Amino acid sequence: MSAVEIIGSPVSSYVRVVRIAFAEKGIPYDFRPAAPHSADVDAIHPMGKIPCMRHGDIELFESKAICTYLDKAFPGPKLIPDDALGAAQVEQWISFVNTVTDPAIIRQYVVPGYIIPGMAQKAPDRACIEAAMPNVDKQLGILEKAVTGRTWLVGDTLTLADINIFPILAGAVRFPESAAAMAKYPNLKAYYDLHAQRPSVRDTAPPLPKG
Ligand SMILES: N[C@@H](CCC(=O)N[C@@H](CS)C(=O)NCC(=O)O)C(=O)O
Repeated sequence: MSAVEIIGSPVSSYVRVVRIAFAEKGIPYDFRPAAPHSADVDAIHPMGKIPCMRHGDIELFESKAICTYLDKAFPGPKLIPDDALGAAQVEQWISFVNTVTDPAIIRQYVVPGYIIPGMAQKAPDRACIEAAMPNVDKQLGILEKAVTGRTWLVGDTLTLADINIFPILAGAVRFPESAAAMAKYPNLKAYYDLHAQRPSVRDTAPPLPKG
């Protein structure tokens, strides 16, 4: 069968999740940079979102579905545990992070506060940032509790649960208010600092804006 193609932008946190997962499994892929709602993406995702995947005749959208296919179709370390409780706990964290943590930190703080104004060469949106910070802080506090006394969110090895929070924490440490909030949570900061050194995480860091 032909190589797997991952379609999406290198700056997307969800695309980064998939790319980290492929790297951790040791499965090579062709990366096809594409923006949301571009023709390549619209051909696969009904809402034009990224990431998308193509593998021969197989097309998939949604990061969790792509990662599940990866984990079940290819050899390499299991990213979703085989046991019922471990698999459920991984699912629990992915669902929570995608529906609660990502909206709070990425969609309501990083993107409208910094990324969109930056693309228009405008100053950060202070009103948006101030409104978002209480929830950013709350989410970081929840993750602090989840990783206290643990190296991994679930069980005693890397899983898709950890992979789903790495890009969000990378977004949090990049901007001053959320970086200051992270500094209040020593276990979360230590967890992030440790895992940020993984080649899969380092090698998928989004390009920084010019200037
Ligand atoms: N639930 C989707 C979310 C994907 C998503 O929201 N991707 C963003 C980029 S990080 C996107 O395509 N945004 C464009 C839009 O919402 O129209 C997944 O897990 O793949």
